[in-house]
Amino acid sequence: MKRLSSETLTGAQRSFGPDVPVQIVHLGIGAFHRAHQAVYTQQAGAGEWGICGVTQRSATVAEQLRPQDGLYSVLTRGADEQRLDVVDVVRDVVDGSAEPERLTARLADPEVKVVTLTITEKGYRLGPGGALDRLIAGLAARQAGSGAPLSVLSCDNLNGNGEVLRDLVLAHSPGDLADWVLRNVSFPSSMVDRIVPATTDADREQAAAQLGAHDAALVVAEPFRQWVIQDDFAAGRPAWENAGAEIVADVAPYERRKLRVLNGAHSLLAYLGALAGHQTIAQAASDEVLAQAAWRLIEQDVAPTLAEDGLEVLGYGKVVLDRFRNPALPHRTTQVAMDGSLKLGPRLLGTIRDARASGRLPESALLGVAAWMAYVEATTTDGDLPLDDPHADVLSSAVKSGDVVDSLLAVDQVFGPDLREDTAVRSALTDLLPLARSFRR
Ligand code: CS2
Repeated sequence: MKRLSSETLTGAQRSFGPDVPVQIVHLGIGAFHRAHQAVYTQQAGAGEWGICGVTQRSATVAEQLRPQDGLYSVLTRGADEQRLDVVDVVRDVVDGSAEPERLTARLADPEVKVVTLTITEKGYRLGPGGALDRLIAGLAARQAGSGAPLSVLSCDNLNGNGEVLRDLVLAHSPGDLADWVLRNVSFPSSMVDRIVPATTDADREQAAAQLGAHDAALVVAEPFRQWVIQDDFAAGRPAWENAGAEIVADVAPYERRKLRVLNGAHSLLAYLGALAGHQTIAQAASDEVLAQAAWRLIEQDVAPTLAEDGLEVLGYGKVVLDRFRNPALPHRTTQVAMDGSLKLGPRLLGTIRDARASGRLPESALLGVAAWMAYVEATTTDGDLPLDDPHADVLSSAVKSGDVVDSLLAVDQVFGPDLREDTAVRSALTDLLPLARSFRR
């Protein structure tokens, strides 16, 4: 069977002509970007905003997209609806490791007005050759060249992602570059949401039957999607609101709600679910005991911490748990379980800290942390659970070194002294760990 490409596409599948200019550079063109920001850009419509997608760690995405002229399709799977759409806004693909000069040139190009990022929690740890390093090199080239203003839009699951990114860029830029960045580059925050599990061969076969061509870059996603973007652009942007994005003055309440309700419950279900032998989030969220734990987290622990934000929480939480139960989307518990050391903070520890400041002991959020501890422990004794985490070495030696609660609470990369020294938190975790362990099948 032929590969999906400009030749195999029919006119009806094509949205834009061949001459869409690249005005967006996206760092981290994985499945999430392809099912989220790229779809919004496609549906925003004008055909003026082509994307240059940059791969960070793996060359595979470049190998998938290049022979297809950047084309790929999105298979949307709801409990009782399915659709397949071709996306044709990706107009160039750069392998960030193999072609650093091409990336720098794109970032310096005055035609480029927006840089978006999905580099995951891990990407915000600066290191030589990492995404942020390359972004800074590109900004330096831009300053030295046209000096044209630019917006750098983080689309990662972090609180205040725009500010976090700006502070990192400024802290690692020489003085004159930092001054230029302050005057010419904006860093809007944004909240992104769509569940996008890893694509499987079976998904690719299903799409091929519908497309009449093989799409190596296929992505699979749920019908729901949301994008809330801070209105702070230095050089224009696509009319993403035409595709349903919400442009607001302050993203923080939306980010907090999404991270604490959706991602917090996701992580809780992932750790307890994986321990209980559930392969997918849909199975875990359909297990009555686990579903109740997730609901208690949302209702009793998270909602009170969000009261002052003025956004609706419980109805939102119900929709989230329904989305998790979507049986057509086999999202693996071990996929959500990865990188826990970086995910715990924004997803569960913020809830715990706010609750403690109001004198409450948030038992379900603490159960989430205990579940992560039991999961980390189980990965060291059982070969069938993976510990996919940038701090895997520190975590494994911690759980092997003695008392699991004490030794994991001592890991600075995850917990601060405030939680470590809170005796009520420590003893609650000590009580909850055996409960979390009892889920193990
Ligand atoms: C998930 C998220 O993998 C994970 O940790 O919690 O990727 C989640 O699916 C998205 O944030 C949904 O928007």
